[in-house]
Amino acid sequence: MATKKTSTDSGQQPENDKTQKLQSFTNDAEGQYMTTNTGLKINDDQNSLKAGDRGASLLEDFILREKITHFDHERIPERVVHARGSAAHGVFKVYDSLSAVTKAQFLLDPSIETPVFVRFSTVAGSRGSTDLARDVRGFAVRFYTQEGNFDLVGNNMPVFFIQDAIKFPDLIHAVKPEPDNEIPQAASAHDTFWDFISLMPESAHMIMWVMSDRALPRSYRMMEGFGVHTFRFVNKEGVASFVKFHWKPILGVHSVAWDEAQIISGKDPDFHRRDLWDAIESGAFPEWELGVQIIPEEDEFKYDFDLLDSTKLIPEELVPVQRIGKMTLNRNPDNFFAETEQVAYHLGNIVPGIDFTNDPLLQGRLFSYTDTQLLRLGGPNFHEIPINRPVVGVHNNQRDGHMRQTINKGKVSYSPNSLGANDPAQAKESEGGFVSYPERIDAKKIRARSKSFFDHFSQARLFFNSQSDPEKNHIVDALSFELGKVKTVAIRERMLGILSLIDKNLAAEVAFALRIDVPQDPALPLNHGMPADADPADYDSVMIEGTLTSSDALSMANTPKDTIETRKIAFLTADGVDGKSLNTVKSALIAEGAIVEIIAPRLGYVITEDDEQIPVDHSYLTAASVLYDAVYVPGGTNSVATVEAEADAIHFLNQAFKHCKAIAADAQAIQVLEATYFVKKLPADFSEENVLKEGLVVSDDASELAAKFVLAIEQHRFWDREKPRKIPA
Ligand code: HDE
Repeated sequence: MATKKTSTDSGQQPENDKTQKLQSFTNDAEGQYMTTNTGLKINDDQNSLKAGDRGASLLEDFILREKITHFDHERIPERVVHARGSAAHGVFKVYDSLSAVTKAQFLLDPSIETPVFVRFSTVAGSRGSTDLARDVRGFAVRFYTQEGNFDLVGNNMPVFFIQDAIKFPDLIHAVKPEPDNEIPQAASAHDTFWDFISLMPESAHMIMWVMSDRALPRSYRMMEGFGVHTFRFVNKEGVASFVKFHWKPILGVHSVAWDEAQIISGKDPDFHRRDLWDAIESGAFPEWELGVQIIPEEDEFKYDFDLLDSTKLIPEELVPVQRIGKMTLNRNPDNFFAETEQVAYHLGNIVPGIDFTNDPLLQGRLFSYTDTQLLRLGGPNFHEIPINRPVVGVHNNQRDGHMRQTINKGKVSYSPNSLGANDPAQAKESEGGFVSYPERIDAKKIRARSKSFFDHFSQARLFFNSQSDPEKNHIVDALSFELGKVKTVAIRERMLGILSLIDKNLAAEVAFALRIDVPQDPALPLNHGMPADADPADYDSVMIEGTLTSSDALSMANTPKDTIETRKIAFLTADGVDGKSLNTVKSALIAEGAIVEIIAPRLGYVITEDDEQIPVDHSYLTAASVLYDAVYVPGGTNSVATVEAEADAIHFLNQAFKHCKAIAADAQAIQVLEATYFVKKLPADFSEENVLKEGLVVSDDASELAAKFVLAIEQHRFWDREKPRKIPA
């Protein structure tokens, strides 16, 4: 019998402790015979067992029954939120010991490489929905540490919509497709979402983030991540401090335009999933630095917001983010279902040295994650699914249940016991046993919200004030779009009331687009989440100014713009293209880590002026400008004439201009640019200063063009092109 392999060979991508352990569960059919699930070799997988070759199928056909039964049961419920996601394996390393603040071992030793499995997701859409929805992105990281799994289940925005977990089902019911007609999919632009939000002033800050370009990442690899809640670090001496977790992407934080996002949703709804997969396959491993903001216990009440309130962030100006380590994603999963779908994160998975706080959102989440996995993964043994197993041993007296895999030996499944030497034994704290931080609590049992949670607007204002002008315009446009899709005028008005409490100009601009008036004196508490017996006066929002008026870290305009690594550049070509220019610019871009794709009227190859055949990646039929970061038109008399006459190519350029991308052309190809509408916008000269301002490069020297083009692509986008606010294409 042919037996070439026993387990999956996962190519060139690096192994770590966890991926090696996963190997024993992987299966590779290469060189193997087909069998039933009981190992019987199958002779005919094409025909069912019948009474004669035209006869009825026979119930006896156990092979048919097994195959169809398994198929019938292939689906499991999708996650109730974050259903759409993509994941990757990687490693994390701390830069220096953090022993001063935590005893978590994986944060103590720079020589320890901790395996991670990271899943990115959208929140509202179903499993098959577009990656480019305007939405929050999940950023869930599992560290497989030597002390057990630590899950940092975060988002790409540092705050949340609500303050108390009891409102989560309401929030999600409001944003999901409306229950009567299941419309719209993966979108918040509808009545129920804005109805709820307009009655929940506490969501004002998060709404600013979700209406900003942060909700439209260029790539998962170009997003920040946040633990959102305040957690606790505890050191060996038992001294605790508060901590906020951040992930800072090495490639900077970048987004696409809303118009572009909507087009990508049609052209390539798997845009982010493909981007992550391709980057890792090509060896361009995505990287983030882990950052922490540490607040000593005694500073708990130092700020004009409450550290336990998840609708607030701690401005980096008040507590700087210390970068403490780096995470690298270097390996794609072998199987989407087994790994990405079955991974079961839980922010209750912690290790000694890390602990919770009383944030009421965090506390509710501690219940929800295990509960939801029980339904989704079908029983209490989901921790035995390979991707969920820790890299260290699991020993306890939990037994049995659906699909139990572990074969526990012996008679003893209780503690204390004498028949099994009282094992498994409890671990002392000094032996690594987890001991909860002994926080003092002396309180009445009440359902209530602290007054310190009632300032809903100052950080929403801080966020808005911190944005660049183009970013502010995008927020105005996003709100005008979303509220424009809301049919109930009263909801639009109520939302304008909320916006006016954040920023009067913001409210006025959105009101202008909707052609309605901003309510002069928006009533608060706006009938929002009050207990039945409450006095409305007790629920009034607190209006404070906040100590900061602006924070640089909140604007993407301030993100590092120093690399074109992994950026995708389209070359618009046709037969007769100038091969020398093409190759010079291509080599220069590739040397900087970019990806070049050749687009031509037909697939196969294009022929250069010098009769060189250059492979074509896409025809104008399958390519789309929204799938690239920048575009270049090489010269060559025949090529230029063909490209100029190709309507799809001109649309490609017009759209790239509209989406504020870098565009370059050989001087010989200027006639192509002359066929675009933005020919009028070409600057008088292409000095470096103008290139950095306009993002347009024309030159008759390919090397010079390439150097300037790189500078332009590094800028990501030239949002100032939108100054007249409306661009055709
Ligand atoms: Fe989640 N969330 N969440 N969430 N969450 C889930 O757990 C929940 C919240 C986040 O890639 C569910 O396994 C409640 C904040 C991510 O598999 C569920 C509340 C943050 C993921 C759940 C929140 C998150 C989830 C659904 C309010 C950022 C995807 C499937 C108290 C800090 C993880 C699942 C993955 C998933 C409950 C709010 C992040 C239902 C009750 C705040 C990244 O248990």
